[in-house]
This record gives sequence, structure tokens and C-alpha cells, in this order.
Amino acid sequence: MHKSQEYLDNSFILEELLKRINNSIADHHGKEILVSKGIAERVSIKGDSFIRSWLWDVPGFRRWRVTRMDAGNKIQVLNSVAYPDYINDQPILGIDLLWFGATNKLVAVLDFQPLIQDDDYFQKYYQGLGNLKNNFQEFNNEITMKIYDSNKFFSPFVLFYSGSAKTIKESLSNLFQNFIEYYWQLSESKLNTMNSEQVRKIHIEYDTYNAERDPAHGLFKSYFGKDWADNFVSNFLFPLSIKGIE
Ligand code: BLA
Repeated sequence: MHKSQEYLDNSFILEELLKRINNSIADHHGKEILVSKGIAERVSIKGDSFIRSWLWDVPGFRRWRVTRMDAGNKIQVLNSVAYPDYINDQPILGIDLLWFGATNKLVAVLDFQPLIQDDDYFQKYYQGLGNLKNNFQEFNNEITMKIYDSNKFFSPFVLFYSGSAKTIKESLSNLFQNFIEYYWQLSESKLNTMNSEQVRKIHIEYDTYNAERDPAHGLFKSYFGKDWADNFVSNFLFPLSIKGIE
């Protein structure tokens, strides 16, 4: 397949960020958990794209997953979600970085995804993210939620960019670094007010909500087939989701 210069540039930066997040997790004493072969790596039906995933056991977290999809000139993805232990009511880390080759468009969504929409909770956990929001103006695009509800699991400080991939790479790289650093700092704070049962229920809601809406499902279906896509979404991306009636 012909690889465009844009593809090379954009897959390069997502590879860099992938390495950075996996290394950062390992530096924080994360241990890689073996993922079944069919999930850890999958080649598309046509044979020209692939998806790879990592699962980490990290002190303070009950689950941390990272996924990278490389569909050449069509689409490039880096996605990660970190779920803190139930005894910790801090936000869920959410990262979704997408590059679309046809338009050379980059979509970046980075948030500390709140368990509740509450001023005290925002006061407690969002000083760092608020600083980033002020310092990285490019990531202040008005977020147009077509699929998700902005009041469900998104914070008022969500960093969002949607536009040309050409001009954003350096600041994305800087932002990414800071974003992860601030998230680690958060996990060192002991500000808990919710109990474990409350947190567990909200994690279940988060997985259920996202399994129903994730726009990736259609994408996975077309590249990897329906059975694989269904299994990946319900058992790897959102394993706590309560399945509705099909
Ligand atoms: C949007 N995410 C999208 C879109 C795709 C994906 C295809 C639509 C983009 C568009 O057409 O403009 C893709 N999501 C993926 C892929 C995975 C995935 C490939 O989970 C693979 C694992 N999404 C998240 C997380 C956040 C998130 C953790 O997975 C939070 C930071 C946000 N994605 C998010 C938002 C949009 C989006 C806010 C815009 C959707 C909207 O308009 O409502």
C-alpha cells in the first residue's frame, strides 16, 4: 500500500505517544497483564490494518488499558482508559486520539472523566486539568457531542481539538506529557469521599454507557468483523458493561 507522508507523520507521533504512556505506566510500577492473543493483536480482514492492545496492573488502579489501531492512510488511533481502585473516587483517565487520512484531520479528546458532576468534586480534582485548559488554548475547541452527552462522564475541563493535523503535533506532544503527569499527581492525593460501593456502581455505569455508544464499534466491525468487534467492545474495552437485549 502506498503510504502518504501524512500517514508517516501521524503514525509516528501516535507511536511516540504510545511508547510514552506505556513507559510511564511501567515507571509507576505497572506490570503488563497477558491479554489473550486474539485481543492483544488482530489483523484486519483485508490484511492491511491492525489493532494492538495492552493491559496493565498498576498500583492504585483496578484496570488500565491502551489500544493502538493502524489502518494506514485511512485512520490512526491511540486510546487509553484508566480505572482507579474502587477505594479511590478520583476521575477515570480518558484519552482518544484519532487521525483521519482522507481529510488529514486530527481529533484529540483528553479528560479526567468525572464520576459525578459536582462542584466540590471539580474543586478537589481539577486544578491541574484547569491549568492545562488555560495553557493549551488550541485544545479549547467547542466540543460538539453528537454521540456522547457532555454532562455524562465529561468534565468542564475536557481538552478537545478537532482540525488540521499539520499544526498541532508539537503541542499535542507537550500536552500529553503534562496531562499524564497531572493524572499521576492526582493518584497520590487522598481526597476520597465516596465509598467503594458507590464508586463500583459508577464504574459499571461508565462501561455500560460507553459500550452502548462507542463510535469505534462500527469501525471495528468493518475492519475486523462483527464477532470480533462485539467481543472486543464488551469484554476488553468495557468488561463491566451490563449487556442490553440485542
Ligand atoms: C469520537 N472516537 C470518536 C470517533 C471515533 C472514535 C471513530 C468519531 C470521530 C469523528 O467521526 O469525528 C474511535 N473510540 C474510537 C476508537 C476507540 C475508541 C478507535 O474507544 C478504540 C479503543 N472516547 C474514548 C474516550 C474518550 C472519548 C476514553 O474512547 C474520552 C476522553 C471521547 N471520542 C470521544 C469524544 C468523541 C469521540 C468526545 C466525539 C464524539 C461526539 O461527537 O459525541
